[in-house]
Amino acid sequence: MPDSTSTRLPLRIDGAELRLVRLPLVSPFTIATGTMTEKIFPLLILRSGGLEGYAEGVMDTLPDYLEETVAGAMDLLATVLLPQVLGKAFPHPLSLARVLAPWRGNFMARATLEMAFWDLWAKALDMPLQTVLGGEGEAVDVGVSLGIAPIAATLDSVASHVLQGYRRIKLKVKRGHDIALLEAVRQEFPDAHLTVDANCSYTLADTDLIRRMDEFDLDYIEQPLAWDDIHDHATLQSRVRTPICLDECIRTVEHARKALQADAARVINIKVGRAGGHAAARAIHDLCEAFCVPVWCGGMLEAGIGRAHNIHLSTLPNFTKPGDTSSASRYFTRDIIEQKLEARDGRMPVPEGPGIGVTLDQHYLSTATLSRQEFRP
Ligand code: OSB
Ligand code: MG
Repeated sequence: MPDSTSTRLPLRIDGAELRLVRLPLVSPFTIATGTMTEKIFPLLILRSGGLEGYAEGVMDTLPDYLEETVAGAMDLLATVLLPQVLGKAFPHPLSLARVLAPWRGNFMARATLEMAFWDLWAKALDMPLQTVLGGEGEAVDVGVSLGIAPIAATLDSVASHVLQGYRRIKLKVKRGHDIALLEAVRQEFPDAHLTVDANCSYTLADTDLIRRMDEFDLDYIEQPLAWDDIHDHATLQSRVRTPICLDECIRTVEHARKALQADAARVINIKVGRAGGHAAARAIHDLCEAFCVPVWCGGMLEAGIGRAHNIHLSTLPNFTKPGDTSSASRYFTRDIIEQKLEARDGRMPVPEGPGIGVTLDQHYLSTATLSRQEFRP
């Protein structure tokens, strides 16, 4: 690495590398929309001088969480987004985000580029990403997200994660796998900090069933209704006592504003990789704070690069609920970074050093790489 003090702003993007990476999951992860057995994601490397900035895309191969796909994002990055910024110099990540602003949708693809630039920019300033974002603290509170499994297996999993110190247990539910699960878990863990995530499994016709969840003292019910339906969530919130938390519905700060004004969400799950990047994630965070609505940092089974971005973002002050930034070893036997991102006693340490504070394990990354493209201005 060259002496970072020689780096000058604005920061010129001298080159980029876009990889498609595949990592096997330790065990299958099932949510209402399907089962994941491996994690396939775009990894973007931006270069400036001798510095590199990194980000992962959080889209899935199929459009089953949101409408973006890995193939679509790879193509958009390669043919539209990267050519727009290569060889150009930006004084701040916001100026890069402005170049991308005219495009419709594709917030995950845009986030990949924007997040890599934030990492690069923070490294050019020789500051941790958390500091340039306005966050602070050495560690963040974390919870776990437990995939759909038979009830007995879930009870074992809750026990083991409570024992490990995780500060919130999120149970994935779907229609037909909900009330009996909650009865069993609540009976065995009367004091656990519990939430559920339905990943859009219900409709307003299920209101009576969802209202029964009020009995289980859940901190919130995450994304019960359709991925693009803020309006129906407002109706549901007026009919249930448990706070509704929106995930899929919040892809922009405008979605957050509408949800907050309509009382469709009393908690918001912020995923930086879903919402267009750190600037938008921070704007959603600030808006929620103004509405006295707490936020927490969601996850998309990220490998080390995406996980590190999430941890840095989680140090902003309104991230008052435990995030889904649990230990990487829950998902991967080996990660693509050299550092281990492991929680201890329900706290995840913030990686230290400039930018996201983690470095690529080049050898393992090369074995996990499915394709690799280089870009020059
Ligand atoms: O809805 O939060 C979600 C994983 C994949 C897709 C959607 C979601 C999730 C998780 C896992 O809940 C969170 C994590 O541990 O990364
Ligand atoms: Mg969710």
